[in-house]
Amino acid sequence: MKNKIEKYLTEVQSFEANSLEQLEAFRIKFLSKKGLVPLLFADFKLVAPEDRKEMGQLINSLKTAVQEKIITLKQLLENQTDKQASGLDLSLPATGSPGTRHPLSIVRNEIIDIFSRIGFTVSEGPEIEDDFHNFTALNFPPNHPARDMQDTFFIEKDPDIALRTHTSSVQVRVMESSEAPIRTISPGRVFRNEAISARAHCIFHQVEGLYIDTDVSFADLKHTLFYFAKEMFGETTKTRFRPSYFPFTEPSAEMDISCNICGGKGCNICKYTGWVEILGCGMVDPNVLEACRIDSKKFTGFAFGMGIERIAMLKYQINDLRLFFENDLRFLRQFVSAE
Ligand code: 2NL
Repeated sequence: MKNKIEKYLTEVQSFEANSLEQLEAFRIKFLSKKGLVPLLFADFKLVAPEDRKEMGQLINSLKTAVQEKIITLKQLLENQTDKQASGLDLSLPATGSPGTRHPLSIVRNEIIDIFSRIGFTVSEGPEIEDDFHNFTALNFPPNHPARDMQDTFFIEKDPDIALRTHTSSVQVRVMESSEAPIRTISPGRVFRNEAISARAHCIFHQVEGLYIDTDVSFADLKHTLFYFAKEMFGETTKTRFRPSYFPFTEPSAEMDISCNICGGKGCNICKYTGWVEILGCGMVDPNVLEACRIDSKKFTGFAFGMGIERIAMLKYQINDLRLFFENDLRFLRQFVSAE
């Protein structure tokens, strides 16, 4: 009898049902009036008194095993029927993209695309930087205001480490670790200790560009950025360069484009000047080349930097920077990208 019960137990444990009918047949086999469990209880009368305790426990455990099996399989089968009925199978892999691209990603990808068509590679680097790569190598004097706590987020207890304030730090690393010619852009997140408003945020996104070779001139800089402006804002876009100052370039300039909203006639976006500023640029200061172990007698270069938020605001006529960071679906769903 003991062997018989153990055989039934193994059968119950390994049983699986594909339908509620199969499960019902299983129930009838073990639990119906003439089922195997009642039969065992009937045979129990014949068991010797000294074995009764053990046999009783065994038959009861078989009964519980059958009952539990029925409950589990029933739940499983009913769930499957629900899924089939609603036409929904949650175990299937997702089809298509469940979301849309963020406008900043769309604009960043477009900038990368435009520059890669003329031979620029993409380089990335750490968001937490040391003083050398963020400031010193870029010709910032020791007491420059950008090195101040008010402008830069420093890591507590170590004045040498800070969140990068521009992605030029990535380009410093590229110059240190590779040989000229260099043609690269570095898109990425940057951090400045500013109060959040419609025009400023403490986290924003930049693309910086760097081109180093023998005989790189200001004419090369102007034409490269003119090409960029036309690709980004349309074939009829005009550019103009105004003298400016950055510690890391000499000479330095800011580039304006003819207002892409009014076409240069004057509107409230360009404050009736017909021009809007889109980036800063210049010839790489020889001090920067030398700090990055590049021979400034042999090589020259140009560099530029732009805020991705600013380009996106102009392109899509967005008037508040905070919209980029709030992830309001009503805002995000308005942007569609090719990929
Ligand atoms: C701006 C101005 C600029 C650069 C960035 C650069 C990088 C290296 C060397 C020299 Cl490694 N220059 N970058 C140059 C001029 C301007 O950014 O207004 N950015 C939002």
